[in-house]
This record gives sequence, C-alpha cells and structure tokens, in this order.
Amino acid sequence: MNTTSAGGAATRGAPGAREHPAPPPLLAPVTKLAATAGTAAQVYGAVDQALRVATLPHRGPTFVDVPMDQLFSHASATPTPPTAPVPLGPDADAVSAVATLLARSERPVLILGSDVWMDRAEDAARRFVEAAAIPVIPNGMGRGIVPRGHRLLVAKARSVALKESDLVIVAGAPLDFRLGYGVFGDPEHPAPVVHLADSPSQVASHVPLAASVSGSLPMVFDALLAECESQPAKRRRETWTERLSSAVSEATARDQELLTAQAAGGIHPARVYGALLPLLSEDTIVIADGGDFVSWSGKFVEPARPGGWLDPGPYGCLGAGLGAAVGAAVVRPESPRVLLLGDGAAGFSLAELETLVRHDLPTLVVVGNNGAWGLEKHPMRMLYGYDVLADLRRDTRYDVVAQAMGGDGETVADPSDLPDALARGMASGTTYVVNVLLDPEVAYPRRTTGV
Ligand SMILES: Cc1ncc(C[n+]2csc(CCOP(=O)(O)OP(=O)(O)O)c2C)c(N)n1
Ligand SMILES: [Mg+2]
Repeated sequence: MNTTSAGGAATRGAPGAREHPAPPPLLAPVTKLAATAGTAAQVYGAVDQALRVATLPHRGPTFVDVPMDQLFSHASATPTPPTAPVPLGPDADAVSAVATLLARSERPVLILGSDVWMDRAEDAARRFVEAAAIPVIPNGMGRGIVPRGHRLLVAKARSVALKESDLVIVAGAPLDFRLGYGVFGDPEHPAPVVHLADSPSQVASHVPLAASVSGSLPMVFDALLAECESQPAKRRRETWTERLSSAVSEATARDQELLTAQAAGGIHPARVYGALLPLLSEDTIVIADGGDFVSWSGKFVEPARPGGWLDPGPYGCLGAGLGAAVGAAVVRPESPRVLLLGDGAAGFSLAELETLVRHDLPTLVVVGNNGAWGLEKHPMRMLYGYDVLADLRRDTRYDVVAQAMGGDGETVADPSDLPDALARGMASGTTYVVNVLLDPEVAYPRRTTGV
C-alpha cells in the first residue's frame, strides 16, 4: 500500500480526523506540527511530513506519536523521493526600502543572528557586509560569519554601537530580550529598526519597524547587495567606523585586564579565557552550556569561521552542550572541540561524556566549577538580598567522572596551571575534563536581568 502522504494521520486542528486518536494537545502549541499516526500504514507518511515541515523555514520541532500496538505491526510504504523546498524570494519593494534607509544612514549597524547561519546565508551575508561597509554585531550562532579580527566586527563595541546607531538592521534573530526587544538608543526616540527574517512568521510585530524583508536569507542578502550597488551610500561613514574601531580597541584593552584577573576565593572565570584563547585554532568549535560561565565565553570568544560557536539558543537550555559536542564531532570530525560547561549545566547531561568516549570523539571539556548555579544565585542576591537553592558541591570531581568513563582529566586550583592543563587536554586525544575551581563570589557583570 502506498502511504506517501500523511493522509489519515490526525493532526491537531484537522477536522474530521477523529477516527484516529487525536494528537496530544500538550505538544501542539510548542511544535510546528503535532500528529498521531493511528495505524502502522500511516507512520511513513506522518514521519515524512513531520521531517519536511520541521526543516522548512522557520525551522522548528515537529511531533509524531504512534500507538504502541501499531509500532510493532507491519505495513508497506513506497518511499517518496526527497524534494528540496522552493526557497521564498524576498519582495523587491521591501528590499528597495531597506536599501534606501541604508543609503541615507550615517551610523548603521547590522546584527547577524543564528538563522543567518542556519539558513546557510553566511557567504551572502559577508558579501553584503563588505560591500556595504556596515559594522556587525553577531548574536547567538551568527558568531564567526564575520570572523575575529575583521575590521567590521564590532562585537566589543556593542553598547556604543547600539546606543549611537541611526539604523539597526537585525537579520536572522528575534527582537527578544537579548536585543532589548528591538528598542535601541534613546527609548523616547529609538533608532529605526529593520528586521530581516527567514520567513514571514518571524518578522517582529511587537515594535514599529522602519522596514522588513522576509524570505530565504541568502536571497535576501544577495538582493540587498544588488540594490545597494544601485543606491550607494550618500556619505562615506568613516567617522562612524573609526568611532567603533576605537571603542573596540578600548574594550580589547579592558578585556586584557580581566583575562589576567586575580580573585580571592578561587580562579577568576575570565582567567580561563585568558588561557584558552591562545589555544583556539581557526577551526576550533567552541560549545557553550551554562550560566555566567557561558556569558564570559560569549564576551571573549570570537570564532574565526561560521559554525565555530554553538550555543543552546535564546532560552539557554542547560544540558544541550554535550549533545552539541557529539553532533559537532560527527559533522566536523577534523575540527578540535572545546565545551565550556557550567557545573550546573554538567548536572543535566554529564553522562554523555561516556558517549564521547565510546564513539572516540575526543573533546576538551572545561567545567567552570563555582559550586553554584551562579546565574541564579547572583541575581537572587541582587533582587532579594539573599539566595536559596542555588548551591552545588564545589568538591565534586568532574575530572574523575571523566576518568571513570574512560576519558581523562584534572582539577586546576591555581590559575597559573591553566594554560598547561588546557593544552594537555587538547593534545590528549581523548575526552578530557579540566575541572576549574572558580571563585563563587565573582558574578558576571551584567547590566540587566534579561526581563
Ligand atoms: C534546562 C534549564 N533549566 C534551568 C535553566 C535556568 N538557569 C539558567 S542559568 C542556570 C544556572 C547555571 O549554572 P552553571 O551551569 O553552573 O553556570 P554558572 O552560572 O554557575 O556559571 C539555571 C538553572 C535553564 N537555562 N535551562
Ligand atoms: Mg556554576
């Protein structure tokens, strides 16, 4: 029997499909599609459709469940050949409107988010950035598209750039708490905002936009590049780019002090990065999983290529890091991998160290051991004056756990031992945990609580 469509599988909201069990309502609001394949014959079509929907822009989870008795039954299916989705091209007038705003802007900034990389728009984005000479702040997994050291990468001048800009273009990232909900500069007279998104559903509707474009992001950037060539900038923006370059230099000098900072009650978290940064090659994939420890990595680690940074997305889902390390190792086995793992995050999926060892996927895991859920503890203290239920055991030997699972590791209590320990881990050829005893009192210096 040919079951090449999901026909008959109950999807939430599909009327008349009640002869089969309804899909679980719990999953429908948090997935792109939730379906129950009520019979074995429906399984192929339901799974096929779920995979197609999940990978269409904007990518997202889909859910299929199959009753247990049907799961162990038999049915035949004719495989459907995979078809590449037809990319949605951008609207020409919308592109032209953005190009006009950009041509008039004296102080533009472009924010490149995770969807730029997920939509494989990294090359098109970089061509546009260089042709338009627009300064860039990366967001999430947009890091590395404009590589470290590039004259237009102004991540370290982020607050100056966003405060003083007269046009903020956000590409491939939601206008969420990480981006001040899309309000930049003076809240009374915020900068005009342009939103570029991979699909119409992702264009922000909670703030007024000066313009927006949705569609396949490689096509959006190519169209913008072509349009900017026909509408060149009215003025040269050297004053702006020089202002940001000097802000980057000042921030880099301030970072240098932190990278060698001393702390009284253990190692200063920034010190880890002082030792780690010189060891990162052009090809190293840095994976971040944790609270404050990850904020420090976001501040200091600037990848040299797209895909050089993996994080758990805007919700910071703890525990995703070990799985991401496994994925990175499988997809790019030749690239060195460093997982920066908070001790709180370690509590979620540390057992996956065994997976890395069993499949021979050597990874350096640096555990930022501050004996706490720091990003809960310190904000509680700030907001309430006390903290509850945010302490862990700093004596836990995460390195010994790795040894017990067939990997290796060591504990570092003295910051001067960090460079050698990290280098040993990288050269070890196995999954190696460096358990770094951090000062629990050092909180990441954040300006907002994110709400
Ligand atoms: C699955 C999940 N549960 C809870 C949270 C909320 N949360 C954010 S940071 C954090 C503490 C993280 O502690 P740790 O990994 O040790 O990092 P630290 O802040 O101490 O550097 C928690 C519980 C989350 N992001 N994800
Ligand atoms: Mg911690």
